[in-house]
Amino acid sequence: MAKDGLFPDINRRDFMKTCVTVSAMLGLPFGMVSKVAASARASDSRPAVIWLHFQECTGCSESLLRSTHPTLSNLILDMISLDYHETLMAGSGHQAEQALHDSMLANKGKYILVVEGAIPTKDNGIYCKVSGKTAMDSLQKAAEGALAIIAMGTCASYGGIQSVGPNPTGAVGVRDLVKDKPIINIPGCPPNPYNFLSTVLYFVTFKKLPELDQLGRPKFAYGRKIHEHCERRAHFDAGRFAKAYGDEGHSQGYCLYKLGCKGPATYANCSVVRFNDANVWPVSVGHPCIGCTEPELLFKTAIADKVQIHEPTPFDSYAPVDLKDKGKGPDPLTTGVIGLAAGAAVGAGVMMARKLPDGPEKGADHDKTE
Ligand code: FSX
Ligand code: SF4
Ligand code: F3S
Repeated sequence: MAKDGLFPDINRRDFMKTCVTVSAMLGLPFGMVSKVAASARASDSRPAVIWLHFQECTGCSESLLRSTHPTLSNLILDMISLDYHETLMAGSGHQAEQALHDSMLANKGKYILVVEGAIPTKDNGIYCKVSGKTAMDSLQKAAEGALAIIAMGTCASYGGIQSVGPNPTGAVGVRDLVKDKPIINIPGCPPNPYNFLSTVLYFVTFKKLPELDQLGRPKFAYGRKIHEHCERRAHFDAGRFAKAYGDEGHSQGYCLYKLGCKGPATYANCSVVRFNDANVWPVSVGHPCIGCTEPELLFKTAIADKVQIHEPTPFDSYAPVDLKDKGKGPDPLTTGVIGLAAGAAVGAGVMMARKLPDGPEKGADHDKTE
């Protein structure tokens, strides 16, 4: 049991394992693990959370709860005081509304508002109503007393699938409507629960919000492209690509770039943190990344379309592949990219053998397709 019985379903080993993982994700030195664990245990640091649902599929909550990581969902739900969550709470109707009202009053200025789903704005927001109130009204009211807002998922962050043209309901993300509160975007469709947990743990440990990038995402989770850590990266560098689902390259685990993988333009930690205990992520099971953390990629660029690569992406964890054994030359595109990256193309066996410096500003290659 974790100390003081706050997490009755979590044994100490699992609890510490999660704290170590979160600390590593946050880039904290190992010595900080005990501080993170102590903050998670301290009952007085449990922030009140009000969780609203708007236009979405509830996949964000599902990924948190239906994961094969019961300790993770338990930890999250025990670490915060979840006062209102439309799909989890036992109460309904007036009882639920009362709980929302009471929590907003009792925790005014102190609660964290989590929003899941986009907010429709067309025709005064009539396309999404809960308990007779539009999502626009509910959001504004709940945002007023919030300390900070976490936009959970790409829908709440940027509008997601609802906002794709012609966007019939005028769907937008939280940041388009709320301008006077700190907003942390945790995009992904669905997002990785660890990114939510780490954000909350950072907050309870340091009493401040993590550093964010220009799209409002915590840098600790969205600071690098997934392409930098992908296990298929050595095949990309060697010019070995799957060209059709089920072909020889696909079955050999080659790079999925030519099937439309958006990894070279997508900032997220999926290739490192992966999902659930099954240790998988889309690319590991043979599906190209669709850029679900990127507002200009998800559902706005066809799955099969290739992202244009304007600058090299450094990798830092996978060894280069020597092509000589295979008797195949590298793909011209890859040779060009790697040649540019390394500053020297050394013929058909070119490979990236060292880390490369960071390229230009993020976002430069987000929405262009080949
Ligand atoms: Fe959106 Fe979340 Fe995608 Fe679904 O609720 S980010 S559609 S996984 O569930 O909001
Ligand atoms: Fe991995 Fe996609 Fe990059 Fe290929 S293009 S290395 S599959 S992230
Ligand atoms: Fe999303 Fe791509 Fe990760 S589709 S889950 S960002 S691999």
